[in-house]
Amino acid sequence: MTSELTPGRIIKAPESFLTQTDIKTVWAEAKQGRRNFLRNAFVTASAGAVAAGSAYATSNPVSGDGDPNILQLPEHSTGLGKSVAGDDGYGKPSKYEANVQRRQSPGLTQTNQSSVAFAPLQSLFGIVTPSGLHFERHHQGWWDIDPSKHRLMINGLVKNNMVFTLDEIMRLPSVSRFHFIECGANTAVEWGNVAVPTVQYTHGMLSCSEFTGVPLMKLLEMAGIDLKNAKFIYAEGADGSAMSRTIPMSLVTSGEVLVAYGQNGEMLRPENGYPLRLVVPGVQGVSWVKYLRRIEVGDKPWASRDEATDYIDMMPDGTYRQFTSIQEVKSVVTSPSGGQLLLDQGFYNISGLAWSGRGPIKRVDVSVDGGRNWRTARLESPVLSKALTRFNIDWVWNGKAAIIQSRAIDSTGHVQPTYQQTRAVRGTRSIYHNNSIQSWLVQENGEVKNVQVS
Ligand SMILES: Nc1nc2c(c(=O)[nH]1)N[C@H]1C(S)=C(S)[C@@H](COP(=O)(O)O)O[C@H]1N2
Ligand SMILES: [Mo]
Repeated sequence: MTSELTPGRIIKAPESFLTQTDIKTVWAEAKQGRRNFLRNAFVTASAGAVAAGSAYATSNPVSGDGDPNILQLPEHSTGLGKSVAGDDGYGKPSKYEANVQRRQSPGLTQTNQSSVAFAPLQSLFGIVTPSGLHFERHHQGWWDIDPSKHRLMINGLVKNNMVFTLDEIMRLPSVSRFHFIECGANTAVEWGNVAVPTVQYTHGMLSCSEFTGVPLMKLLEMAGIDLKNAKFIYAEGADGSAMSRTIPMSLVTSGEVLVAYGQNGEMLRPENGYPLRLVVPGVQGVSWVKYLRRIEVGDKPWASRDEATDYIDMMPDGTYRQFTSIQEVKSVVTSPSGGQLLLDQGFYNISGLAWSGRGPIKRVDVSVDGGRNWRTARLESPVLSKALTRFNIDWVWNGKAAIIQSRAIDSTGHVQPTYQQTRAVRGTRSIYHNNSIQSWLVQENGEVKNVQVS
């Protein structure tokens, strides 16, 4: 087992994981970023329940008195702005947002054979991950492949083997759908104990995009698929990892599996599989084969390397579970979250993400006392099947230590488990499919820390 994360890398305490210098860097990052400060711009009128108009009314409507930011006209109010921002043809975020970045975890060894960059979930709104911040996971590095030379072959249990160019695929009727992709190893380092400080590292192998492409079933029909005998497909990538996965036909015949070329309104980014990737809604990221070059139709699972020795789950008795592909119901509070600072008591918007590989999210509950009491959060629209769902809930922080948790329930009735429940079934030596409830401790000094509550 040397796949996503080398086992044995489960670290017992944050202190042994991060050196003192690392801790300073994490805090420096937190202090630089405006959004990592949860500056309380609003002061509570009184403690207690959050009533509209009271709890988050501004403290002093005339507090602008003497404020140089109001009294002295800035250059942007008096001078001439720049011409269009598109002078290099492609817009970029504000320079003040430079700390919103993909990051490589300080705890993982990065090589060109195995690399990960985590999405900054703590800085994102809504459900769409900007393409430039989508997480990255490569088993043999990434490529920017010439689309005019890329081919997709379809073979196996079909009447005619077929080879498609990108142009031929893009002529076909297309669909666009929002879906999350989560690496099966997301939250892997937390199996044994708390290991990493921020939500970027605990949950950042997660992203959600609008994907555009052709249902794979369309291409298989064109090739004359032998539906009587076809039970599985095998998807293979064109990079050196020859990433290959078995996918049950039932997911394909439902029309959900896409051969995608579009992501958030433009072509896929090279690091996300340009020019073609498989989209397998609800299934772990590894099956979303990038640089897709071949689909074979067969009547039994292939048990390729990436499903025989990797992506299997070690159980407490030392045996392994295989073909556990569905990403089960999960959620996480992204703000406030580990590494952030609450500067004042008073009102905060608790915000987070929920998702399930089995369908839409039905409900999310939030606790601020480590799971003793729960309140139901607001689900923001859209609430889509197998996509991220944003939730929000009001909270007035009284300055005392608090433990913030979220618990999601999906449309099939599956409930996100506690660490205690997960470990009772799965033990602590697994790598994949950790969907346990995440806890963030808000300390009295306002620092937010990753903790585990049993
Ligand atoms: N061809 C190819 N496809 C691949 C991989 C890869 O290394 N090569 N990595 C897989 C894994 S493990 C994951 S989690 C997702 C990551 O997709 P992303 O890099 O677009 O986030 O792609 C999957 N598809
Ligand atoms: Mo993955």
